Amino acid sequence: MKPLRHVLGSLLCAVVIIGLIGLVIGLPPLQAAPRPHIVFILADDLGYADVGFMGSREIQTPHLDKLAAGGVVLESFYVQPVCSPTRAALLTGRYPTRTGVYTVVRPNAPWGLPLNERTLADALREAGYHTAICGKWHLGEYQEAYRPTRRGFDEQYGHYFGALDYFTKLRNGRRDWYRNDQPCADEGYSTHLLAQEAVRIIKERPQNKPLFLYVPFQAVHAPYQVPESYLEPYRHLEGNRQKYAGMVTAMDEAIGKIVAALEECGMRQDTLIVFSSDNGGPSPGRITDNRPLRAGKGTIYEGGVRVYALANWPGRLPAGRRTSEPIHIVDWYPTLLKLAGAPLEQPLPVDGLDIWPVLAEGARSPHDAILLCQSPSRAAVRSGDWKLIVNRAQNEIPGGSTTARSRATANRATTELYNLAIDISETNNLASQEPDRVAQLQQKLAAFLKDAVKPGNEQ
Ligand SMILES: [Ca+2]
Repeated sequence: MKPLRHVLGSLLCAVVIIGLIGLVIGLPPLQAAPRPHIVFILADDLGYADVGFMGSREIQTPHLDKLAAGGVVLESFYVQPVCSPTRAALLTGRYPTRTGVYTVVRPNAPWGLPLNERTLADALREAGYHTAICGKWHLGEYQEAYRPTRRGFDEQYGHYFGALDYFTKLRNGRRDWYRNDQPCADEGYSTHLLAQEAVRIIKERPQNKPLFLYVPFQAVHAPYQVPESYLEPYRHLEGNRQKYAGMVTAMDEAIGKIVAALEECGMRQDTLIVFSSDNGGPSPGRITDNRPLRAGKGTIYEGGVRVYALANWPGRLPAGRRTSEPIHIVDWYPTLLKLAGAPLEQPLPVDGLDIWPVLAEGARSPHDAILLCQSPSRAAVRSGDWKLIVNRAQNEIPGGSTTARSRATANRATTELYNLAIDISETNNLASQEPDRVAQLQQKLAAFLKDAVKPGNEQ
């Protein structure tokens, strides 16, 4: 019989050897970080400066401001210029040049997010999460296979498209409101219904699983409609600006209810909350306020694609940090999968990069360059402080877009170069003064666009 110390010595050796093998082959550490619940809230068409924590003195957003003060604010957070492409980028971690979702998926359109894409919900569900969408889908529904409950979501509630009536849920005479992808007769104001359902999902979630709750609000997209009581603080504003301000506050109140439900259920300390807009504000200066950014929704100027965002996880992310490191919404895909302990190997290439060190430690952006793409013929690249915007003539683009808008803009080939560090409003085009820098950035842009797929609506 071996002496006890020999047995203990052998056990210690075995533990050390297993640990070394784990390091070599990349096994996770024995004490992995806890897997958070994830609540991802997306506003629709919200202006850059229309929340308190980004400087609005006109519009009150106390619940968002509190989340921002207790978390990390992302001041150079990029999305796509319109609704569907931003959602596709979030749910796949891939740019439109790979998914073909460059533009909005309209009702009855025979396309959507390609079925070979592995959505964030697919990946989190496979990793053991309970997954729910509560809000706007906007990635196709003409066949059942394109609808949310077939794209990784255990539960669905809300609408498929944009621009429906906030009260009747009608869009061009067709009702657009569903529960688990079946027509739903619920009545009420959209923002209130989505908040109520998000709270129900939090309270009734399976107790043995972490939760992924995706809340893409209908708010604050047109039509501008809000219950009368929300207009009261904004009597000094006029017309749709006044209604829009009330809608922002109604959405902020809804977010407050979601946070309160997390606290009530004892989940708050274990929940990562992310918030951003899906694109810049439309009609800037009239309805929304994107200052100091140039232009708005539908463009690849900063006012169209740069939105504020925040990430809040008490005890895990520092309170009060602001970062201006360039980040793109595709980055959440690998970042959230890593936090969820999900396998990072993907069947398709992912453009997003892990941004957790940027949020948690104040690290630099992991990107050498970020693609900002309206179509294969109108695209920009952000690299460091610099941004190059290229509008190429249609016949120069292999497989280029032929939409009416791109045809119109393609008539005029243009190159613009801005130094965002000193010119965030993109007023001083330096392209003719910096030919070497233009050439360098053109190469980066060409690499992004080299294998760009055709828009899904043209395939
Ligand atoms: Ca939008």
